[in-house]
Amino acid sequence: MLRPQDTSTRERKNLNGLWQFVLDPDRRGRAAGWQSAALVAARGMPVPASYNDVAADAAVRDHVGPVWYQRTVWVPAGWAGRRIVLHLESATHRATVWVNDAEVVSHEGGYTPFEVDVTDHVTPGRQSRITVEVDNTLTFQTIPPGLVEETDHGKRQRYWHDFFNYAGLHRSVWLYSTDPAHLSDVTVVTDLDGTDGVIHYDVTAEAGPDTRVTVVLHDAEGNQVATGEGADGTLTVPQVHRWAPGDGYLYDLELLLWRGEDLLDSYHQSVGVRTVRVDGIRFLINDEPFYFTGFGKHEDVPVIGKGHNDAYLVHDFELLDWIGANSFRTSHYPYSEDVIDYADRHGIVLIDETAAVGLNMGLGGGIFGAQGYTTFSPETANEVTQQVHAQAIRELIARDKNHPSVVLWSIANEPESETEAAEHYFRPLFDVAREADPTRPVGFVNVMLAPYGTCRVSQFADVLMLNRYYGWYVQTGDLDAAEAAWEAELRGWAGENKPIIITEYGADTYPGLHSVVANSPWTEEYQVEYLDMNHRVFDRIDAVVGEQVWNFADFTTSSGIMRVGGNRKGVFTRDRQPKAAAHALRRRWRGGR
Ligand code: GCB
Repeated sequence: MLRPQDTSTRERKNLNGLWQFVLDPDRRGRAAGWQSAALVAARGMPVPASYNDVAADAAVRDHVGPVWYQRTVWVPAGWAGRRIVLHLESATHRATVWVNDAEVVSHEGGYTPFEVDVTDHVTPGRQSRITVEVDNTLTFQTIPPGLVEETDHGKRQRYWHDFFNYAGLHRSVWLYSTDPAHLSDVTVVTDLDGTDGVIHYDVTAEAGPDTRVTVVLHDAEGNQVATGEGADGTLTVPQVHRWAPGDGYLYDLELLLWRGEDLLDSYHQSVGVRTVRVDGIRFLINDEPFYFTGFGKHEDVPVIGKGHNDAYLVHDFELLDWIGANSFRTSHYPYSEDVIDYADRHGIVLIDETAAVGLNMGLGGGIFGAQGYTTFSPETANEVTQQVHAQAIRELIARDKNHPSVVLWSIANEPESETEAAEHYFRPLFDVAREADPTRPVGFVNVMLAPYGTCRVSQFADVLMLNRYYGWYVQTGDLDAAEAAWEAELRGWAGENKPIIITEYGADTYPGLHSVVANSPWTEEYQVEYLDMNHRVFDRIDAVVGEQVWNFADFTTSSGIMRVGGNRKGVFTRDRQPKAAAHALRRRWRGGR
């Protein structure tokens, strides 16, 4: 799938703005025919946004089940005879779409795009009604998993992950048009040969045998640097300007589809020329050792929840620059494509994660979710879940395969990994990822419940990603004991001869809470001392090639006695003000800069 784009042959219409919106807690909508009439008693709902915090109403915030979005759109008269496509960048967690009265597409998974050819369902020059049923329900057969409890007080959604189950149309919705014969996908793989850049490209098109593909490569200044004939091939760029951390240099590869001398379709693919490789304990970008600094993040802001917002996008990257971070993980789901594009352009390195979070019934001893379940069993996470998970991996890689910023796939966060069942579940999923992308390393994020010597899944990973909370969840307030225990475990992992990235370490911190006495959890001082302790340990172990603090900013969670207005491990508050730790990290990561 190609992301919608305006080019000399393509035209987009953005469908963001206010849509009509109703809750459907009793799942009456379809039987009542909501898909084929104007929604009544609807309120306005912005797209893109999570719906949960927009209304001042607990029924909206805590809703479980379908909601309906609807709007009308004028289909441009000039699109007569063209192929017309409806594209949703995401619908969390599943959706069914109608155009006028026709059901046109359904999609499972809340963070990857989907589209459908609606040429036969719309009339250029006329209005069409678009209706989307979006369902936020999580079950054992969804990614992420969850469970709906029927209580005396209504339905309650439980899940085993530590962030609020925001839902809705979080990203842009587009209507776009192409010629009936069109380009449909491209895969770009880059390499280096001395000072030459090597670009392998493979274009697919839905077009007749009487068509042909050519490509033209321009540098960032607009100079033509290479051309190619045919749907696949290799371009060589002498004296290539490499894409590198901190230097998001992008070439523009224009793909052209022709019939005779007629240009049918044109599409622009950004290309960053770089290599990624693991060599023993080193993580190499362009054959140079790379050390990750940065964060696990969330898409989470006031009012709009997980809705994409360009102001927060730019502001967050400004803060990453301010603090000296060179990377982040898209914890715990694929982020908006606008975020990935921006990372490409700004040389920020990404660990790209699926939404497989909370596949672990042992987590939090029931602090999250519900207690008393087995993670992997015929009734819980089973073969169907595994298939859904495989599809989530495929869709993530299909979407993000051409982004130079993405250097590592994370196929799950903190799943159960110490059991035989986990080994069986995950082994084929690593194969799925490697088949979809043989060029990047693959890993998953290991949890403290599967410490060194017990994990049965990390054997499949190219890189070890560890989340550890020594000094927070264990040895709370005793950083000396934490330091010793952490170093002892990490030295075990270091013997595996793989690079280790610490993908989470953090301490909840209430901004404004202070103490002159060391070892006082929740204070700003403790967060600084805690990070210092971790850094002492990392600096003593060569196999550690990265440190990503949990979390960039405070974020919203479900209710619980462990969370005070959400998770407070942010180095910035939710409204992006620095805690003392932000200044301390800036000193470590920027040095004198
Ligand atoms: C973790 C999870 C993350 C939580 C964090 C915490 O290990 O991966 O989603 O938010 O711990 O703060 O407990």
